[in-house]
Amino acid sequence: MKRLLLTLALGPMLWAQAHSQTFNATGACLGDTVQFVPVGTTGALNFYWQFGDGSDTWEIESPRYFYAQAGTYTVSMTVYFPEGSQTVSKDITIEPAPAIAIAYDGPTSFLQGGSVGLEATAGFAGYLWSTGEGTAAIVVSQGGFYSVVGTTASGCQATATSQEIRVLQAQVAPIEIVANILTPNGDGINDRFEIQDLDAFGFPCQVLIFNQWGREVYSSADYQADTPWDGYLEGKLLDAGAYFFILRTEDRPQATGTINLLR
Ligand SMILES: [Ca+2]
Repeated sequence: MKRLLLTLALGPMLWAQAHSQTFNATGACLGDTVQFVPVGTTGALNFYWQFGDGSDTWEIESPRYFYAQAGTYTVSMTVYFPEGSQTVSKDITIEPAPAIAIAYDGPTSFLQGGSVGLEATAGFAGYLWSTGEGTAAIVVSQGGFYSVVGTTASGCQATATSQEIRVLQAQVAPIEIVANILTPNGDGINDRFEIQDLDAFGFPCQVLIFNQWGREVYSSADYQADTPWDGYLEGKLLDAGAYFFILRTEDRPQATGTINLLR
């Protein structure tokens, strides 16, 4: 009789030792689901999980759970066997979602031959750029978009994409004006404002012309070599004097200069 009691008392203890239940959890970054996997629970009849965030108990073997907030949660798994039940608790930490951004050490548009430094937010354990580089900062000289993935020490990742890096066409030749004297008298000489190699300047070429008091007397969003400015405004020849012009295209620095209109 005594022996039987002893066996009954020791039974669950030995059984519990024989079943060293636990569980594994992976993927603990905010925004990820956490997969809970029981270990050492062969022969179990039922699993009850509490996730430590006040939610309902789940009756499922291997739950995949989503935490809405970062923090540390005490998760408990209760396993029922024919011989009894065991509860195992573990703390699960949900890391806050990391934020990453890209900073630039200069203009993101530059002439061919130039470059710009891209630097990702500091503090990540690892970086991987779309170029394959693994440093926090890189230098780029090609146009396009660059992205970086930052990985924290605990394995959480964040991604950022750069603004467009633009490599501007190198200036082929300085702007040459055929003549900066305009004599609109119809003799075929310097009657119109002609720009040498307008094609090389790029299209569309915006041309603005102002009088000496800053009044705009001419503007074209797409200046054409065969229809250049002739010194007229609204059908009237303008007064003699100095006029100022601005030429610009999207990809090149603007050119400015003076035109002397003679009558
Ligand atoms: Ca003339």
